[in-house]
Amino acid sequence: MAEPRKFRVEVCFSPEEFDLYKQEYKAVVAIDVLRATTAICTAFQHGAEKLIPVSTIEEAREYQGKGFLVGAERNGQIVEGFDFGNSPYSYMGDFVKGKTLVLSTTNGTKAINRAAKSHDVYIGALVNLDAIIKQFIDHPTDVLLLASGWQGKFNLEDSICAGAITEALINSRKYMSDEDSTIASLFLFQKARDNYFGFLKASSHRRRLRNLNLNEDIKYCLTPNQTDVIPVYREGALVNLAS
Ligand code: 3SL
Repeated sequence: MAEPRKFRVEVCFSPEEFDLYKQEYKAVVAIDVLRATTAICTAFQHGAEKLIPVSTIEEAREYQGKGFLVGAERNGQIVEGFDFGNSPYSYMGDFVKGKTLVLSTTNGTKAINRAAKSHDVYIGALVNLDAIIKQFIDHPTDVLLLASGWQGKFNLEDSICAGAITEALINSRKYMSDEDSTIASLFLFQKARDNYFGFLKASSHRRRLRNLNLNEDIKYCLTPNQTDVIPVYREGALVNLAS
């Protein structure tokens, strides 16, 4: 008997390359381990109802003017005049419960918005790794793992997270891949899997955040499986898939 068709999982290293990949996939998992997608998962874990990702500070200010709780980060720092930035610890209070938040970040929210124009977008990070894997094993579809990178460039942490998802999907025997970017992510994950923190010691983003005294954020973001929430994009905002 012929084997059932395998679904495709591939990795795109940066939103700048998204147009080269986008046609072939139904779903996109947007990944920004340090720190946007980790912060977003954390907000939903703490009961946020919606989160509107915006690409520019101007849009963020407009929402602020309308009374929304708005986070804005550029180059790792809170943009002056906003309620919070991109630290997952800022999204842990009861104050997020039932609220619609707005967030603009250097890379992560741009990657989400870019993909949301044409695809079903899911939010992935190490903190919800197993939940994302289970979602795509239970509901297989052609999926592109979109690393947010840093200002258009490749980064290690998102690629490692994409490699972790890829390995599990391929091991489920429901998926195949054939892009070199996917193979490279897999190799990186296999090198890093026993010690993400150590492996990423020299990474540019870890250095950037460490220089801003954000070591606790880094540890949190690199600790897998702290939540099973999966934020998904629906009609202009992220919501909890389970809601
Ligand atoms: O670019 C982003 O979206 C961020 O996650 C960057 S940072 O972690 O706040 O530096």
